[in-house]
Amino acid sequence: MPTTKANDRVALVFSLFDADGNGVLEPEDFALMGERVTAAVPEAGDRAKSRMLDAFRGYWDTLVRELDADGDGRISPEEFTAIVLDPQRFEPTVDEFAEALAAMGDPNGDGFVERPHFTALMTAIGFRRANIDALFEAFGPVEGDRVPVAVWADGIRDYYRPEKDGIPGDHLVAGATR
Ligand SMILES: [Ca+2]
Ligand SMILES: [Ca+2]
Repeated sequence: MPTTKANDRVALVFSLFDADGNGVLEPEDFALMGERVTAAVPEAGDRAKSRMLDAFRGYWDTLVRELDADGDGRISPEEFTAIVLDPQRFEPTVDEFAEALAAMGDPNGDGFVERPHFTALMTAIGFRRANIDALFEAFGPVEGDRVPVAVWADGIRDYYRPEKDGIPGDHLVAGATR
């Protein structure tokens, strides 16, 4: 069974990814989210940006293929909750999404994500500032107020793991339920 925290994490992702706020996920939400996120780090290279856009499209393609139980071409909150029931089916998609997002945070390619880039990207997705700050601190920033790209990518993967509890990503959920 997924932990309560895992369910909370997934519910939060649903509410944020419903970028147009109409209560269901559709391709338009992912296009909108892709625009916002790629605009958050203007100095990121074209390759990183198109990889990010591809990752958002891939995310949607996987959701509609795996979770659209009623076949209406949209993902309801109820349909989305199944993402934590069978995580293996989503692993490659989450993996690519995690790598693409973390890479966006490292425009100079030194292997580290500096706090301003992290904050800009997470704000673009829709997380709240207090939660973003708490997560960054939980990653244990090193000299220069930055975290390794791999640490963030792993944090994103963990966020989706149903058995995980007490992880840095839980800081995103605290007080964030809408
Ligand atoms: Ca929507
Ligand atoms: Ca549906």
